[in-house]
Amino acid sequence: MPRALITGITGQDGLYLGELLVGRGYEVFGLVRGQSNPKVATVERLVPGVVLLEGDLTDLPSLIGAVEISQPDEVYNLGAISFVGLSWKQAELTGETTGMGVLRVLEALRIAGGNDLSRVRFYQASSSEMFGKVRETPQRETTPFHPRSPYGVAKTFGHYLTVNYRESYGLFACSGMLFNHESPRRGIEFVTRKISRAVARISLGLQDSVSLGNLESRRDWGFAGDYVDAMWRMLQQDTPDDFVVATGETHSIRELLDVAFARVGIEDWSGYVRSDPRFFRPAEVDVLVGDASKAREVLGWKPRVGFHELVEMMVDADLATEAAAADRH
Ligand code: NDP
Ligand code: GDR
Repeated sequence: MPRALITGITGQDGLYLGELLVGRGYEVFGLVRGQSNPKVATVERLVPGVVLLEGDLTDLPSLIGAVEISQPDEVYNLGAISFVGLSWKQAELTGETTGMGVLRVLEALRIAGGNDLSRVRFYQASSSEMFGKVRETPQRETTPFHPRSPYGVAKTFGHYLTVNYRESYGLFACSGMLFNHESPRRGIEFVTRKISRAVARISLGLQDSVSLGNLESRRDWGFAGDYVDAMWRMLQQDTPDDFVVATGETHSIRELLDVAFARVGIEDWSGYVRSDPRFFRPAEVDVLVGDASKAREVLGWKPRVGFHELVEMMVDADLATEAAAADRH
């Protein structure tokens, strides 16, 4: 039975990846931080048989302990402060977790393995935020980086470190440069879920409006369930490499609002959306769109869920959740 260790198993991607790996016959170990982490029950429900280990990306000894216990064949480093907006407010913590956390996981593998890195395969959750103020469109593996947030800078550090451990120690290390991916499990601070939830609540009469920032930025949005499959495929190759994972389509926040409100029968949403300066960013990433040809050709990967279907899936899920919660009260 192959063994996989996932950091960030309580997050959106960790849950989908955990499910996928259990379905493919893996023994799954998940790193969980903090005391009485409220997400443990969800992980145990969705990832049957998962073994949860206490640890934190800011604490090297706990990472060494997790590697020693799990003896992983594959390590997926998904843990991070992942909300770009928060990364300006807690820049140091973001650097420590999203950036230095990668270093600590890699060092834990080296220390626990007695310098033998030949057995383990490592996946780093890199991000399209590294492209930031984009130098070319669409963005691909060779596009230069210009991150626009402390988060993007920390991810760029983690990316280069992953490449460096591959080159320095021969570690089978892959960096997945993933564009935005969403699902009903997305955190409510991210714009897709913030909108799907607000639209559901507005249509049920539970909320009057939603306050947003920049409606003009454009993103390449895919479905998280599709993207974790690309992570797994990277670690099954003969040689380690870096891959862009994206749909190749870009849409604005306005288009997202169009599709989400249309799902509940509202064509003109202007009366329901407020502009709030708190949600504008000090430096914005205006437009992202990825070229995933390499992932398609080498990994045989392609996205299955399109933009409309994704947004509608999220609105429908929030309608069901919000209606059930309203019934209980
Ligand atoms: P989430 O925000 O849903 O999950 C983040 C995870 O990191 C959570 O499990 C969280 O634990 C954990 N975490 C945070 N701080 C620490 C810490 N100090 N020690 C250990 N674990 C910690 O992110 P996603 O699932 O959406 O993303 C997964 C990864 O992929 C992240 O690294 C993200 O930056 C990256 N990424 C995501 C993309 C996306 O569109 N979703 C695109 C490109 C990259 P807890 O639940 O306890 O808070
Ligand atoms: P992003 O996702 O920053 O791309 O990072 P997010 O959904 O937070 O923002 C997308 C775009 O929407 C604009 N926006 C708002 N965003 C939020 N969160 N809230 C608002 O009210 C709002 N109004 C407008 C933003 O300005 C931005 O342009 C996500 C994360 O998952 C990262 O971890 C990951 O690396 C990247 O995707 C790829």
